[in-house]
Amino acid sequence: GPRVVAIGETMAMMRSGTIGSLAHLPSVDISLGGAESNLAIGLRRLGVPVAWVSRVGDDPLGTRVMREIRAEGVEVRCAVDPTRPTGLMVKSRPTGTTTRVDYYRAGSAASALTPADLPAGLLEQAEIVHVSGITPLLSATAHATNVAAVQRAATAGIPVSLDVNYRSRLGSRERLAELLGEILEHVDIVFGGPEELSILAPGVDEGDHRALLRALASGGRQVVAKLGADGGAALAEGEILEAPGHRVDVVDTVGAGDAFVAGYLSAQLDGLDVPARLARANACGALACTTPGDWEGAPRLSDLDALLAGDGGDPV
Ligand code: KDG
Repeated sequence: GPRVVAIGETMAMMRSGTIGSLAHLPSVDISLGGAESNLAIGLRRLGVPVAWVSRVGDDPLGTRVMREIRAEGVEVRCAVDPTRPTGLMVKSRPTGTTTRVDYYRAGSAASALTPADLPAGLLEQAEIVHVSGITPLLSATAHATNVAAVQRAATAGIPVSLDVNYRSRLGSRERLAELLGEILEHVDIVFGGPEELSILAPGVDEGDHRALLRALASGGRQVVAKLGADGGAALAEGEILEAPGHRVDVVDTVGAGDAFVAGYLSAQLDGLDVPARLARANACGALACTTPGDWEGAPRLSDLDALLAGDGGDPV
């Protein structure tokens, strides 16, 4: 069975590789993206059996979302909702250095996630249950699904992983703090950029990631800060460890954080120590930046070996 279960919305994506406004460009490519399925794909590529739980609409884009994720070897546990559409995101490049994301996800099938969408027994047999801070901002029932997943995991003694993944377009930091506050005591490992971790640690200077790690590390919780090009830092067993990032030619940073988390969790499941978890997380995050797409660039173990050995071309 799956060692990790990840829960959350995946949207169909339309994206333009050409620079310019979609007010004028003639065409887009179709893909998909969702933080939790990006993570699931990232984990699967690193050898971890994983399931993804969500909802899609009864429409071709929903079929495409499920097909693509299944094709990556992820166990898809997805309800098909005949009354709501699959969510959509539109990604464009208004200029050579900016990415624009527009959401068409209000009222989507996944925004109607309910605790009944969590398959019986699936979470209880996993080694990690993973949720994000996107789901609670989708709707009250989606939030209830996150809460139910975390409670079921906690009851079964399964560690819970949370990626804060704050999306400002879905709600305020205060609202997210309130909603995640309902699950935080059961979260065993939390990931976020400093500005995301500070949502859970109000009053702590968001420029001081070490203070943020300490503020959130109660009850033996691991706290992992994603520091982008600067790498990552983790507080585990009372100790803070930092690991630098890799220099890569950045094409698209979206999804890098999900790849980072996949690297960290897969290394933890492989029984590796915290420095090795951070090293793999950094390598995965870096490689994910070198290709367009939210998950397409997520590396396999062999890709990591090449990067870490320094023979992967430009990287390092
Ligand atoms: O983590 C990358 C995500 O931003 C993307 O794939 C889509 O889940 C997504 C979101 O809500 O923005």
